[in-house]
Amino acid sequence: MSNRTFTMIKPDAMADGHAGAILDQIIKAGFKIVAMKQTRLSMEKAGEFYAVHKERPFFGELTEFMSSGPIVAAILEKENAVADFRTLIGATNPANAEEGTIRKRFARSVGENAVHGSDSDENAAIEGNFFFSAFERF
Ligand code: 3AN
Repeated sequence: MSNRTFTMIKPDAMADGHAGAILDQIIKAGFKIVAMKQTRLSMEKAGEFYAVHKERPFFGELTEFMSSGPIVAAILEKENAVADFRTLIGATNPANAEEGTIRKRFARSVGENAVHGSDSDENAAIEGNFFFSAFERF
């Protein structure tokens, strides 16, 4: 079991001014920020990041949305990080997310759902490496 996960605050939550409140909720839930940056994905980079979804009907919509504005990317540390962060963000569709979760509070829809959270230790490492070098982790 790894103690790190990877997250992005997506363009909807950035545009809606929720980045500060989301980071506050993440930190108050006990996650330490190991690395963090504001950046913007190109369509190509978004496609690379979400390559596992390339056969899904929403792939075009997803890469267009994820490249539509700035994001905040971060590596987070906590015991049981991957599972605990998935609990904190709530279900993919905010309509089904538990009360008080980040997606329930801040997401617009199933596609524009405020935050990303890695779904496994292996993907957390791959996704963190996609955005951050060793010199950017503390
Ligand atoms: P999660 O982000 O909860 O792990 P995934 O891995 O099933 O969910 O989906 C990855 C991303 O693809 C979601 N965060 C969301 O932005 C988008 N997505 C998932 N399902 C749909 C859908 N039915 N319509 C549009 N976009 C979707």
